Amino acid sequence: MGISAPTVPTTNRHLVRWVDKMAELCEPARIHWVDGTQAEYDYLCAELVKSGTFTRLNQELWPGCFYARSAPTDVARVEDRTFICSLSKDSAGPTNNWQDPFEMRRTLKRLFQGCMRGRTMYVLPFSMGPVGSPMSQIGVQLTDSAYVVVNMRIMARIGAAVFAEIDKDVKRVVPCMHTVGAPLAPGQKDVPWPCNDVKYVVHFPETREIWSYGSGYGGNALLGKKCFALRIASNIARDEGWMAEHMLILGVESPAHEKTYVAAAFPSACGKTNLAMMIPPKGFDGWKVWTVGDDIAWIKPGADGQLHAINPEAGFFGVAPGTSAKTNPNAMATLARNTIFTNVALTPEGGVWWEGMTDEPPAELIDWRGERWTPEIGAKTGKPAAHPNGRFTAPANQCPTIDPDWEKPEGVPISAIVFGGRRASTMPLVYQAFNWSSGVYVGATMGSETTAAAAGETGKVRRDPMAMLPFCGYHMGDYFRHWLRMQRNLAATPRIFHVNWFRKDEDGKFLWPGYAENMRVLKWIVDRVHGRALARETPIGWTPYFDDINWKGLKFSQAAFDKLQEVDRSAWRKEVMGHEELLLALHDHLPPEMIYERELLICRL
Ligand code: SAT
Ligand code: MN
Repeated sequence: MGISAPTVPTTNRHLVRWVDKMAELCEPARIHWVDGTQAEYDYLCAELVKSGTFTRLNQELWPGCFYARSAPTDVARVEDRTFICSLSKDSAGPTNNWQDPFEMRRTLKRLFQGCMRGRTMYVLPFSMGPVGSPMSQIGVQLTDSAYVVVNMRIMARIGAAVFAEIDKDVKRVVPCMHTVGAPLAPGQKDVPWPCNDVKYVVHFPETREIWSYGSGYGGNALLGKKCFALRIASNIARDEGWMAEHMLILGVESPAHEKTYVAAAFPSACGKTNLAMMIPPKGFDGWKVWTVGDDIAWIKPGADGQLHAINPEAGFFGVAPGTSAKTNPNAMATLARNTIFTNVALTPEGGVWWEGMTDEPPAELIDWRGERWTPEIGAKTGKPAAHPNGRFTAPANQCPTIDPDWEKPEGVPISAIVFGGRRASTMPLVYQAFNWSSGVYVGATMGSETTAAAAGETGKVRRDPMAMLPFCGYHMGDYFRHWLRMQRNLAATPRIFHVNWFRKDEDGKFLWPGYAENMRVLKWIVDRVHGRALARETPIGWTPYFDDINWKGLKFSQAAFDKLQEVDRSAWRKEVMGHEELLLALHDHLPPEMIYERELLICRL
């Protein structure tokens, strides 16, 4: 094996030694040091077309776009195969899968032995956050998947500039090992989507390492995203006094050019991308929503004593189904070129389609499994043309509403934090927590109906604290304590809100139109932040009066609003009971504030 010295683009001896050692373990046929150039990207995409992983889309309709279908067994994050291998089980907490790190290392060593035979090992340096920002973090992913490399080029800053950053030797580098777990025997023909039925997504929080085996899909394989930017970063953030959160970041600009930044946490596939790219509806002349990020926020106290946030990512890995010119025209504009589509449907013209993109489906398609699909077949079999977790990987700088400050090294100031879930009942459209600690309680006890973003049953309410249940890399009770402590170092804390776009009536119909109309809620939030809007005190927090919402351009009755905002005390007593299971599970690490907040809430009810 070994690496021919002139091709090594780094002077960092630790890095070179590690790559050598890992190559010895994985036995790849070749090593490719990723430079991140367009030429390299084009070459890799052409190779992926040759190997059958990619289909080049019709370049007149979809310039620069490619299409991939995964194996049907590799379509979402695998939470039951995700592990936090801290030294003690106690520091991972009951919400994470834990395994003894020494045992896990033995397992991984066995699995990775020879795992890249016949394949290329890519050495992929990446920066989460703008290269050189004091808030950025650096990783190097070794992967045998070219699909991963080209997706990571969209999702993160990669290549030569990051090697240069590593060579400065000032930031710790997070090593990320990834293999699809499908070595090739000499002469063996590859499949379009190599992967393995055995899957492991493993994190070592103390040594800040990630090892992922057997999957090529999304958060299992693009290790900068959930594995690094949330699970490992949440550990770094706790130690260093900042926050790594599953939040979108947006800026609301008023007609007077006052800009207010909001960070919002929702579980996967609950409309974060739509909210982050929202276009204000009728009645909001002169208002604008700017996009900073749609999935992850790194938040740090700034010199001004306020929280500042960066989006550590450089692209959007968004859910395709449901995305349309009506629901999210900015996303449609973003993904119109230079985008990779995975597990959506292919049209006879060499374009893509998914459920919800148009009212009428095309007469004929190839579905995400590669089979012929017509609306009749769909109706008969009940099978959608696109997988519900079908995705687009699109560059953030193509978003028409990307914030001019989205790459500012020091981030943007955060004035409000919003929590939300998918809840058919109980949760009003919007309310504001009384203060920071009651807000932390609101986030900690968030619930949501499960979606297709993770493997498993969908539609069941599960507690998903701060939308971090699958992403917090340490004990959830300690995470709540960290949230509470953050306040001590701040001159001004963001106001905390809870929203629910998904409340339904007795007949199962949504009470709120959602999408662009959510701007009405955002404006109330912004007005509250600036002390301009009144609110009614309820047992759960502050809620808007009907007249505090701008209704211009939307017919919405006071009666309908009252129903949407109703705080039903008996439903809420049940809700608080529903918090108990999680709080009991975390009790030995639970900060006392959580107990007192719960008691106060019960008393008010
Ligand atoms: O597959 S990902 O984890 O990147 C998407 C998501 O669950 O938000
Ligand atoms: Mn997400």
